[in-house]
Amino acid sequence: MNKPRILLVNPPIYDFSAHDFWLKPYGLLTVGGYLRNLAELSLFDYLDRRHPLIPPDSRLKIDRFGRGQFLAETISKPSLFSSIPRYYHRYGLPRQVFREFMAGKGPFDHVLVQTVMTYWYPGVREVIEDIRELSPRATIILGGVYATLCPKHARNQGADLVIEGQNLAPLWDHLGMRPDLTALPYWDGYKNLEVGILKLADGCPFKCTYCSVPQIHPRFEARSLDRSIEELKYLVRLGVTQVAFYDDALLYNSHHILFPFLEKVLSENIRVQFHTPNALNARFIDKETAALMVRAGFKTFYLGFESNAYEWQKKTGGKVYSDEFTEAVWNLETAGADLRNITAYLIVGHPQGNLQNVEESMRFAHNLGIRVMLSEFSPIPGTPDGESLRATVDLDEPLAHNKVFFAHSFLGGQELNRLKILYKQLNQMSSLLQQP
Ligand code: B12
Ligand code: SF4
Repeated sequence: MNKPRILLVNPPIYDFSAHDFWLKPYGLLTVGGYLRNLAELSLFDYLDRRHPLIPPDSRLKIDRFGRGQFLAETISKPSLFSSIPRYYHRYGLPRQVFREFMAGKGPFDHVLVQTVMTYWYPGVREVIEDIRELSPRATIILGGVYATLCPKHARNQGADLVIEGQNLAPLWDHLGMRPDLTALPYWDGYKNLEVGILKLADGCPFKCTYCSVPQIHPRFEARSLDRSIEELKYLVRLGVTQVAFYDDALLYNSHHILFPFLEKVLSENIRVQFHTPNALNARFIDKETAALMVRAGFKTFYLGFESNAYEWQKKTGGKVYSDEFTEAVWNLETAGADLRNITAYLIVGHPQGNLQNVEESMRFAHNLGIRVMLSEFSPIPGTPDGESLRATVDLDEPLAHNKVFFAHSFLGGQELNRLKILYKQLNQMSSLLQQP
């Protein structure tokens, strides 16, 4: 009997801005891996910057750690965003390329679609529309963050099944399959691969009031060390040189999770460059941790700082305080990390922004010699901070969770621009001071 034909899709992004900050559809590839031996699999990742069909003259900028630009086209804004004086874009491979792919490879029996940011759902809707037209008999299944945080909204987009959270049982029932849960993620679906993703644990023991991780993964749970090492070796065999961690709490319980992993990386002489786009908790970067991370190949360090105001830190969950942050930076520098590759994330546009002292917080991080990056607050349904805004923000419309939209509406364009100009100036100053 022929195996069912299953297509995995990572949709294009519709947003004001998007950058390939080690973005890979890791959840989708994990599920795809479970099905590898049971189905005839194909992958279409609109955000694959190394896709063979990317026009060779597109000249997308890429840096030495594998981050870079996406193909982008300016499109008209949804009416909700009409007051925001910024261009809105569609990022990823052109729609026509997907049509050509489907003409050659389609039709499919089932299509699994990755969802990530809630406010990126227009890209998911585009994919559903195209599949309905080009492979009308395929069933369409959504999973991932948007499907988990906004299941009701996701169910209205025209898919056949929406998988919420980690429970994949409805998927196996729908497909009529018994998956192989030991199989490795479907990274072999890419023709050219430079960047890979790992996750050593799920969840986070903290409960910051602006964050939805406690809803997505209610328990902190380590993954198997042997499996993570196997995943890493497999990535290396496929040509990967840059590995980003998608952990929410990479440094929690590190003596039992990260340390054994890195010791194995060192003892087996696995050479890749590690990155932490999803913010590390600086509280846990003591001397020993910093030294081991640098030795094992960590190159970029993104630290969740958010604010240097004690009241704000305490009120939002107390994940890190300023003295702990300072010590972490010092420990990393002493271990040999390049200050130019250490970045403090600062939340901006937070509803308790009056307590947060954004400008002072930026200067505080800058004075430590590191980079600053502003991350606009996204109001997420189900989180204490998101819910506190329900009377004024339509949380049932995921476009309203857009970080640029919310920060513009909350702070005003002028203030947001002022803060953005300031952080860019501070970063430029650091670059000048740190030039070799
Ligand atoms: C990695 C990550 C990023 C990466 C990018 C990831 C990407 N691919 O796009 C980076 C660091 C760039 C990033 C940035 C931001 N992020 Co982020 N990020 C995440 C994180 C940690 C993982 C998301 C992910 O890829 N999940 C997929 C995998 C890893 O999930 P998994 O659970 O292991 O998968 C299992 C199941 O979920 C399921 N599954 C998963 N996918 C699929 C697909 C199918 C088809 C099926 C059937 C099943 C399935 O099966 C899997 C196996 O069991 C989440 C938090 C989290 N823990 O989910 C936040 C999260 C998505 N981010 C969030 C936020 C707020 C942001 C920022 C706005 C922060 C900021 N203020 O700047 C920015 C936005 C950037 C932008 N351009 O707008 C929010 C969501 C906000 C929202 N409104 O949607 C989250 C939920 C965290 C939070 N604070 O609440 N992020
Ligand atoms: S420490 Fe990070 S992942 Fe954990 S709840 Fe706070 S913001 Fe979310």
